[in-house]
Amino acid sequence: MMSSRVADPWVIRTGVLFVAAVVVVGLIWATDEVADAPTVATRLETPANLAASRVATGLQNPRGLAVFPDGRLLVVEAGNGIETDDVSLETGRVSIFDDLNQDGDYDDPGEISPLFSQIPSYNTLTAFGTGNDEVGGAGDVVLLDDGRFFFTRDDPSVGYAADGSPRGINVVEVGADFVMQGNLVVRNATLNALTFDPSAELFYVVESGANRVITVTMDGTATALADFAELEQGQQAVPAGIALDPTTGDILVALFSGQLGDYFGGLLTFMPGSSKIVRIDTDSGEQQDAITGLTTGVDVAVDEAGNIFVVELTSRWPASRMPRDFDLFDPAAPPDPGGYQRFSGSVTMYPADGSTPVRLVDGLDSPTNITYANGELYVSLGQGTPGRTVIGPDGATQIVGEIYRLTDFLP
Ligand SMILES: [Ca+2]
Ligand SMILES: [Ca+2]
Ligand SMILES: [Ca+2]
Repeated sequence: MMSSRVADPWVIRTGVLFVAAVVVVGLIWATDEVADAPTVATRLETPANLAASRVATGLQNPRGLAVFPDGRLLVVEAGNGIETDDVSLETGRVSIFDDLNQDGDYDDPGEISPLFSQIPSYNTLTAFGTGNDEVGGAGDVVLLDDGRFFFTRDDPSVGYAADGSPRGINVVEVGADFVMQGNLVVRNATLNALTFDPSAELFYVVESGANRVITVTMDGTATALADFAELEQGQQAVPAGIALDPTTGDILVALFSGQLGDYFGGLLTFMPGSSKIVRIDTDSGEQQDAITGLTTGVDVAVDEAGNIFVVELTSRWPASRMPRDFDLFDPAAPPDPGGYQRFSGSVTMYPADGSTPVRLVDGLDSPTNITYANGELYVSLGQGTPGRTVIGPDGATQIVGEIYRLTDFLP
């Protein structure tokens, strides 16, 4: 029975970051190495039969998504990024999306029911001076066959529990009855994404604040599985998304490029071409490059056949960094892109047979998450301060969180 309830209180807070854990963890100075040419060419035409439709809008930083057996969606929103001490003003939430009128989308009255709301949210620009309009908070979610689900939370406010352990960065367990069970695991580095291997009864969680993948058992025991070395020009390799390859049992991790600390005397938010997808053998922890030459690989999904789907936040050169004192909520503020070019995100399919990659969609506004389920892909987009003015393909527009569904993408 679905209940509407407020999540347990976030009394004590601590922190690190979101995708742009990228940024804060520290600057790495560039080396003299020259980047290898991207090894993956992308065919830009989309499949003729592809259908891409917007199924939800008006959201605030939608992130992880899972699909219930009955077709309803479970959606995590990080919120609007306003940091506040008043929990009633917090905007992160986890909701059930139910297409009550069966018109194929979730934008009709009563179709979104929050299960947990008032989850803390923050912006890395104001919290850490990252130079980017990036919202963190509740992040990814996995749904188990028995109906339980688990989602990540990230709260940067400084604070520690009485026993000295950091609070606010954790994986939360929710029962099949939608009652919150508490934290499965508490960590001190941002957890950006997670996946679950039912055969091993093991979670694989990316610690983007530590450039690491950990395993977490059902009883909450965490163990490091793999650490990521610096990318080719010395940037931090920040794990941003993760998926289980059901054909091999491997996990795939999207590595987002951290900052280049010495780019002609300045700072570059990321280096296009450095981002990649790595494949990890879960027995040995051994890594190998699966897809290289990406601009900003931020999440990855795999279908039953082993086809890999990669979402890139943007496929363009980084925008200039945002001033730290930029007022993100001032309607008169200039339409700054916020560190990443807007409306330039993409989804690309890398066929399991090794044939030419296929660009499924392009021009998405700052997508962050992708989920594969039942022959469909769901893409969450609209990263940044909801309602803030930016320049779109048709002129000034506002940042809005949306979810797209892609179908019929296979040849
Ligand atoms: Ca509907
Ligand atoms: Ca509708
Ligand atoms: Ca995902």
